[in-house]
Amino acid sequence: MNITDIISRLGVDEAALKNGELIVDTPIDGSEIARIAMDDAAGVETKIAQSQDAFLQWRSVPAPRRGELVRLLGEELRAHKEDLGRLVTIECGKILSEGLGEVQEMIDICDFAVGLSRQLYGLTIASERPGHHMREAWQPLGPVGIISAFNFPVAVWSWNAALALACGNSIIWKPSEKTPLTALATHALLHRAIKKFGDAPAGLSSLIIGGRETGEQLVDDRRVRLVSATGSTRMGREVGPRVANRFGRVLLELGGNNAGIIAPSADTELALRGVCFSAAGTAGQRCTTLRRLFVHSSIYDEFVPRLKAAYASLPVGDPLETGTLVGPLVDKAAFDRMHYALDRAKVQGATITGGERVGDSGWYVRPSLVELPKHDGIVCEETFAPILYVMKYNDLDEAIEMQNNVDQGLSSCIFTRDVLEAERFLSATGSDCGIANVNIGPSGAEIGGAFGGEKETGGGRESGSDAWKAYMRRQTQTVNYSTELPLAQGVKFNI
Ligand code: UN1
Repeated sequence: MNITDIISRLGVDEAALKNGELIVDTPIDGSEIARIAMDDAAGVETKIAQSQDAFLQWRSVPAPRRGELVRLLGEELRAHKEDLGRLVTIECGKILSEGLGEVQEMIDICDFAVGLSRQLYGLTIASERPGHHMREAWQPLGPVGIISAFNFPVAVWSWNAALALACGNSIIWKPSEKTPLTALATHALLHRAIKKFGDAPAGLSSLIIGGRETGEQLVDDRRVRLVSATGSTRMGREVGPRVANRFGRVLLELGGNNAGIIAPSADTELALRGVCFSAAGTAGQRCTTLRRLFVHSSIYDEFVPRLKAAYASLPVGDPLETGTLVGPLVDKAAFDRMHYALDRAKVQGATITGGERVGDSGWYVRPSLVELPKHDGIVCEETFAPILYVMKYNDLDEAIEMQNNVDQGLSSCIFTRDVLEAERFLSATGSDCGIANVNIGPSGAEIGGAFGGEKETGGGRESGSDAWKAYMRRQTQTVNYSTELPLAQGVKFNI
């Protein structure tokens, strides 16, 4: 864990890790790794003002040239994947393969955004008036505020940053207080790219380190035209109305309570692997983590014991070590929340395996399987920990109904080899989530699709497909190239 070497290779001055007020611990053993300076209100104001100035210049740089900056960022990330991935592991505790995967996700979205920078397509529209052209064009929006969570400390920023920059916006990033170090490092890489780019405006991208008030300042500032926030539903419930109150735009990525259905025809070996990765991987700390499992009663007694055995053998430990599959929870509060949920499940009549603390430094737990007679109570809440609630079902309609019967609507999956069941799950009467998968778990999405979910998940879409449209303003344009002035709808107004 030589952080000093890693961060200096990533371009962060060692002094930036000392003498600040924000104490950063590694979940690996709970030890302190940095003290980072926080921005005060005046500092945040300056950065927002600079961001606004930068936007006014950046919006008229041709989009493919803006894409060049994103390409350069992708190159920095490629060159520093190993270091940044390791730092992600050190700061948030996910296993190294996932730390590296997170950086790969950043590289992927950069590639996507470079292509996008030549494809910000609008429309031509047939006008009802003679001698008129109608178009729909997409224009840069303004400074974009990005609030990110600890569990994907850099990839989620990159989804927003790569698209926002290609779309002609400036960006201001408020990372989680738990993961400011990876943010400093990522920002340093972006600044290297900006330097290579040559003539990007100062203040095009800024980083603000702080707590709740810093976030509120960003959220409440009218100059910040889009606030893209990832985190809990509780956070989104505050951010949404505040931004709406000033008629700003929000993009919310909030909680998930993702389910999986194991149908009678499922390839159970494949399902077992899919369930283990999506429920226990990242120690249950993905918004896409599998949290509820509905197993058909005809295969329950065969499948669940195998799942228990697989769970018991999952290697829990130091996320930097090869072979570890389950790293630590982020902190003690996460452990306490996990045990609160397990206690509630017990009261509901659950049979629980796992959940116990492993070791005594850091907050490592054995992932827990919780068999429940009914879909009820604690099952309907998101607990950001490796708890998988397992329930029986008898027919697919019942399983789909239970899967949809929670407040969140992020991701979902079915394991089946029956095409009728698969298509039913993907139909209008199937999963109500933003993401629906067949024969893979609900987590680990690629960047090419739009990422996000319905209901209390917040409704936002980030990353691929046409998610870029959230970062631009739509303009309907009508041009009269005749010498007459015909009015729409046949209205006459002769003066
Ligand atoms: C998150 O947990 O906030 O689909 C994002 C996934 C990842 C992103 C997760 N690509 O699990």
